[in-house]
Amino acid sequence: MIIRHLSEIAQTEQAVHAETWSSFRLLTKKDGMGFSMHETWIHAGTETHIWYKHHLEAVYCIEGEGEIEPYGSGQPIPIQPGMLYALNDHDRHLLRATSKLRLICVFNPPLRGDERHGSDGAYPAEDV
Ligand code: 9YT
Repeated sequence: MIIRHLSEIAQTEQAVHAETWSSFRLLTKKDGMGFSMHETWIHAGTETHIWYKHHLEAVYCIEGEGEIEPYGSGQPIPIQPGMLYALNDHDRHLLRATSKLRLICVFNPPLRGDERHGSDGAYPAEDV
């Protein structure tokens, strides 16, 4: 059994800080679960372009307010605690945080743990 706490991740390379978000990768590829699980904080007042071409991601909001806009739709969908979205079609989107968002994110295939978004909003496929 794996037992882990967010506070243990904060000082490791599994804590990744980008311009608009911080991600704490609680479970990663090497844990052998077949998925990775992260707590992600999206900074208040930011917009992030995301397009996971090589991964599926499910996102569950536990704190904060924001919105997700499927790319090109012009129709934002509110995010609040209790809301889940699943990018089951590698959906390109814009993610906006009105206040700090705390999100639980699950990736299939799992991330290694140190990935950052490329300029296209994706993580690389080399380990997939
Ligand atoms: C919701 C989302 O995808 N945010 C970007 C970071 C990502 N969740 C991650 O790497 O944990």
